[in-house]
Formats: sequence, structure tokens, C-alpha cells
Amino acid sequence: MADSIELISFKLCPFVQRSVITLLEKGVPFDITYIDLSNKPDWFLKISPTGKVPVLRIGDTVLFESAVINEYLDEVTPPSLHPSDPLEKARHRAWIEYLSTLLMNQYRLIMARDKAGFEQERDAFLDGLARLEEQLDDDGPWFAGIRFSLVDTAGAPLMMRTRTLDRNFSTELLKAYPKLQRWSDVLLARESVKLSVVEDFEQLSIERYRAQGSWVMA
Ligand SMILES: N[C@@H](CCC(=O)N[C@@H](CS)C(=O)NCC(=O)O)C(=O)O
Repeated sequence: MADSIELISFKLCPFVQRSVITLLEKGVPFDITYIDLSNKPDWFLKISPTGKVPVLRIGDTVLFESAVINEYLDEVTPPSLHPSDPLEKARHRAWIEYLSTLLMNQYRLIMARDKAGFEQERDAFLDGLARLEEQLDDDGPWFAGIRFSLVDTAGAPLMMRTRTLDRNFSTELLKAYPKLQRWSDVLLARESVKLSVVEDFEQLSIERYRAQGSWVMA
């Protein structure tokens, strides 16, 4: 890739994190620019039609939506992290979408203001995890077996936040899901995943969600 690449980011965003993992997996050099989402700069609002991160600037071209960004990066840097079979590829895309829905559910759970709200979101989240557990390859270690894929890059941010909850707040979210626990362990030990967040990510996220009124992190 000849053009310079800039990723516009917010330090705690799981969708940006997916793109960072993909960039690192693919060995693509990039610059990262952090913005404050509660005070979005004018230059960002000018280039971002949704006002959301991630945004990837490749030369003068602007891309948005993490799934689109990741597919582009995957296409221009073979070998692909998608399966070649069209049906299997479509199935992977569907599960990436599903993981996005689970991330929103997880955010609502973290931001619940009281015990009742937390329990309601936790139960929905656990149901969501149960469906994911059924999809994971029996032997692992990755979502689809021995090949690391874009579904793994999409799942890592969810598992990182789940670990933060389980180890700091005894939420036991993965307790009933051995395949998800194994997936989480291998994902969070992978170099690209470890390097995909700022060094003080866990503390930073706990402090921010606590300041915003999270019941579970209080
Ligand atoms: N579907 C989008 C979701 C991105 C997203 O929700 N980003 C959040 C931060 S994690 C954001 O920029 N929110 C700012 C806003 O909604 O104003 C993607 O996959 O890129």
C-alpha cells in the first residue's frame, strides 16, 4: 500500500480495536489519532458522515464502519483472513455482525445504573453468549478451528471487556461456556490483541465507566 494510512480512534472503542488488530495482523504500517468522542473535533465531523470511529484515511480516501475497513485491509494484503468458500465466508460475516450486537448488549450491561438493570442486561448477554458457544469449533483454538480469521479479530474486543468484568467484578460471565473461555484465553494471549489497546486500558475503562455511573463497576 503506497498511500499513508491513518486510523482515527477513541481509546476505549471496541470497534476501533477490531481494526487495530486487523492492521497488526496484516503488518500494515499506520498512524493512530485519538479523538475525544464527547468533544469531536471539527475536522473529524467534516470527514465522518456518521460521527463514529473508526475512520480510516488512506491518502485522500475516507473509509468508515469497522467491518468494511477490515474487509478492505484483508483484500489488499493476502492471504485472506476470510474463508474462500462463499457460503462459509457469508457465515463468518454473519457472526461478525452478531458479535457487534453482543458488544452493544455488553455496553448496556456495563452502563446499567442499578442491580435490576444490570441483571436484565446480563441475562440477555448470557443468552447471546450461549448462541456463540454453539458456533465455536469444538477443537478450536479459533472461532473456526485452526485458522485465525476476521471473526477472531471481531471477537477479541468482546472477550477483553468480558475478562475485565469477570476478573475485577466477579461477574462469572464465561463460567458456563468452556469453549468461549478457551477462545478468550487464546485471543487475549495473541500479540496483535495485546498491542491493540493502550497500556492502561483496563484501569482507564473501569475509571471512565465508573465516572459515568456504572453500577457493576461502582
Ligand atoms: N458500526 C460501527 C460502530 C462504531 C461505533 O459505534 N463507534 C462508537 C465508539 S465505540 C462511536 O464512535 N460513537 C460516537 C457517537 O455515536 O457519537 C462500526 O462497526 O464501526
